Amino acid sequence: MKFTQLESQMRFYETALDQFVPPDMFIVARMDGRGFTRLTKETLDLEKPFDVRFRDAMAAAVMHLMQGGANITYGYVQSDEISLLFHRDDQSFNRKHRKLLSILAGEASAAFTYSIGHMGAFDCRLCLLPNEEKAADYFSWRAEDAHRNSLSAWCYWKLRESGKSAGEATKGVEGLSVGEKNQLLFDLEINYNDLPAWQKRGIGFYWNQSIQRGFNPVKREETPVVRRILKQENELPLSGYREMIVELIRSSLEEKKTTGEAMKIP
Ligand SMILES: Nc1nc2c(ncn2[C@@H]2O[C@H](COP(=O)(O)OP(=O)(O)OP(=O)(O)O)[C@@H](O)[C@H]2O)c(=O)[nH]1
Ligand SMILES: [Mg+2]
Repeated sequence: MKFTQLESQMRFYETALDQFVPPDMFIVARMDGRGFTRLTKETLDLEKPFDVRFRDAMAAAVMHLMQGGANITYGYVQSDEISLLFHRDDQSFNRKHRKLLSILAGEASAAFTYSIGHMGAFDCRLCLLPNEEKAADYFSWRAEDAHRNSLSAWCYWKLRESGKSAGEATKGVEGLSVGEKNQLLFDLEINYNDLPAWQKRGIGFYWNQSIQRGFNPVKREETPVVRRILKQENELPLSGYREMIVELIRSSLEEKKTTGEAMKIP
């Protein structure tokens, strides 16, 4: 069989499962650390329930992903997960599903590993959302999940600290209402409201515009240029968070063209 014939046959098999994200859909990619319970509790022995070194490694991974060439409007981290909202018209990897999944998981794993100095791997899934309202709902959902998990994690670890076994602490938190969990913490001398916002609501990443001095080499004169600066927000608002996301999306859609060169398929 000729090579060209063999190649076209094999390409058929190779691409049989290829799928593309349709235009006009918002893509949210969510990466989640694989087996991070063991990594955080046994291998790295991190501060419980929250650890600044771990937080910073997750933040480093998001920043790496957001500066990788795709036009990403918003990044979000809570616990061991990262969510990235792509600009609706972003064309990275020609919106090929398998490319997005594999590259994002690979890049997140590499950046996290590099930052924390120990191997950590991420899976990746895509959520396809039909409009900005649903995209904002997605982030409200993850923030609410962050809040619930954070409250329970604080209760669990304070009970452990007070001498309860793993089983007793789990039972002690199970079935409690939000109010009861707050009371439990209060009795153990923690006011949940006073804890840092990043532990309760996660961390957001978005682009701010700043006008800086540039130089026009043709006219040989100074000229103002608009630069995008990646901002890390550790104090996400409790009320108005969903509106903040809608606003970020709307202003991203108003940008004349997608800034940042789309990642190229090698
Ligand atoms: N000590 C500590 N643990 C953390 C921190 N952030 C996340 N974790 C832990 O990371 C784990 C994340 O949970 P999951 O993603 O549900 O569990 P997993 O073990 O990663 O399992 P898979 O995602 O299914 O592979 C939980 O056990 C959290 O307690 C942190 O700042 N400090
Ligand atoms: Mg995980």
